Amino acid sequence: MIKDVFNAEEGKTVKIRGWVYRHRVLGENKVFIVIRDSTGIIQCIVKKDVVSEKVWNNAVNLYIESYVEIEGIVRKDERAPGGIELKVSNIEPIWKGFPFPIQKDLSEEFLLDVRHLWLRSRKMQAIMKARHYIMDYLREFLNNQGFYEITPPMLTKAGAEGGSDMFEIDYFGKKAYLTQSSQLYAEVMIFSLEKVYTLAPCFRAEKSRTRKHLVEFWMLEPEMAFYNQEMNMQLQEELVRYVIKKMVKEHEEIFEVLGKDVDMHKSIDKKFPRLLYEEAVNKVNELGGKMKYGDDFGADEEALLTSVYDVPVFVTNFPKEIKAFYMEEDEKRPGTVLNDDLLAPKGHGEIIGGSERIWEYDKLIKRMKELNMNTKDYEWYLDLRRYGSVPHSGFGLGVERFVKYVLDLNHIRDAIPFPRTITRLEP
Ligand code: NSS
Repeated sequence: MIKDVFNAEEGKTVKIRGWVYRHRVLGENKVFIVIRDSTGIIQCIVKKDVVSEKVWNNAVNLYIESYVEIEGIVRKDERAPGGIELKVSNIEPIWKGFPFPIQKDLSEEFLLDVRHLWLRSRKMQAIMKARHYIMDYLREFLNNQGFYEITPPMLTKAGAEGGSDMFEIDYFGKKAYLTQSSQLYAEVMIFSLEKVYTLAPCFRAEKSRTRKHLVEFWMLEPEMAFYNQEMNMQLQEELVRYVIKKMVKEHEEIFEVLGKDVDMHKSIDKKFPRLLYEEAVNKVNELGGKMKYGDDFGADEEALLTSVYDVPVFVTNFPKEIKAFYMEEDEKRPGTVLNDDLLAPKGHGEIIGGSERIWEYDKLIKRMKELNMNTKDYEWYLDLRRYGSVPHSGFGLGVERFVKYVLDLNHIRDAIPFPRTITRLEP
C-alpha cells in the first residue's frame, strides 16, 4: 500500500499499485504521475533516459484513473507530497480505460451527476473515512455503557413523527410508509434490554431545500429506561464530546486533507450551554431575527443563534404544540415539554432532538386524542404503556448533520455517499 512506502528506507526498490490521480508530461523527457490508493497519494517521476522505450510509452499514454502497477526507488524530495517520491523503473497499466470525465468542469451539479466517480476524489475519500470512524465511535461509546444495538424495520404502518412528510408505498394493496424514525421500535426494546440504540436510515419527503436536509438520512436513536430528561441531555453531551475528541486525536490527517483545522474543536470540553426555548427566541430576536413564541427555528434562525457559540447549545422546553405527541409535559413549566434540540455552533444548527416520553397510559391516550390521532394505528405502541411501563427518555442524532458539523462541511449532501434530495435519485 502507498502508506507503507512512506516508512520505507530511501534507496529501496518498491512496488505499488493504484489509480492515476494526476498525470503531467513535462517537456520531452519527464512524466509526473501521482498515484492514489485507499491509504494515500504518492508522486512518481518517470525519466525518459533511464527507462526502456516501452516503459516510457506506458507512462506517457495514461489517463486519469488508469489503474497501474509501478516499480520504483524511494527518494526523499521536499517538494513532493509527504516528502517522498518514487523514481520509476517500470510501469504497467493493468487497466488503461477511457479518458476520465471529471476534468475541467467541477461545478456542483456536474459532480453530483458523476457522484459514483467523484467519490474517488481525495475530498470525498476523506469524508467517507470520517463517516466510518464517526459511526464506529458513536457505537463504541454506547456499547461501552451497556447499550444493545437493535435493528428496526424500515417499512411501517404509521408515522413516528407525524406530519405530511411520509413516503407512502403500496404494501400488497394496503398503505405503508417508509420509516421517519425508529424511536417507537427502540421504545419497544427497552422493556427487554433497558438501554438500546438503533443506527438506521430514515426517510422524510421534506420539501425543504436547505444545506441540512436530506430525503434519506441515517439516525442514531438511543432509548433508555429510567432516564429522565436531565440524564438524557447529559448522555448526549458526553456522546458528542467523546466522538469529537476521538476524531481530533486520531484523525487529524482527515481534517488536513479537507483543509480544516482541528483547533475548531478546541472548546469542546466546555459545558454545553442551555437555553429555554423562550430565551432562545429572545436571543434570536436580539441578534436581528424575527421570531414569535410558538415559531420553530428555521435554518436562518438556527444560524443566527449558534453563530455566537463555540460549542453545541441545548434549547429546551419547546411549546408542546410544535413538538411530537409522545413528549412528556414539564410540570414546572406547563405548556412546554421535557425536550431538547442540540444545536451545533457556527451555523451548523440542529444535530439532535430528544425528549422524555409520556410513559403513563392515560396521559398518552389523552394527548393522542387531543391531537386527533387515530389510536388504532398505535395499538401495539399503547401496549407498551399498558404492561410494565416505566419512565424513559431518548434522542435522535442525525448522522449526516453530525458529520457536517464535525468536519465543518458546507453542505449535508457531502456527508453521505449517495445523497437523496428532492431532485436526485441517481446515482
Ligand atoms: O425529528 S427529529 O428531531 N426527532 C426524531 O425523529 C425523534 N424520533 C428522535 C428520537 O427521539 N429518537 O430528528 C432527529 C434528528 C435531527 O436533530 C436531525 O439531526 C436529523 O434527525 N434529521 C435530519 N437529518 C437530515 N435530513 C433531514 N431531513 C432530517 N430530519 C431530521
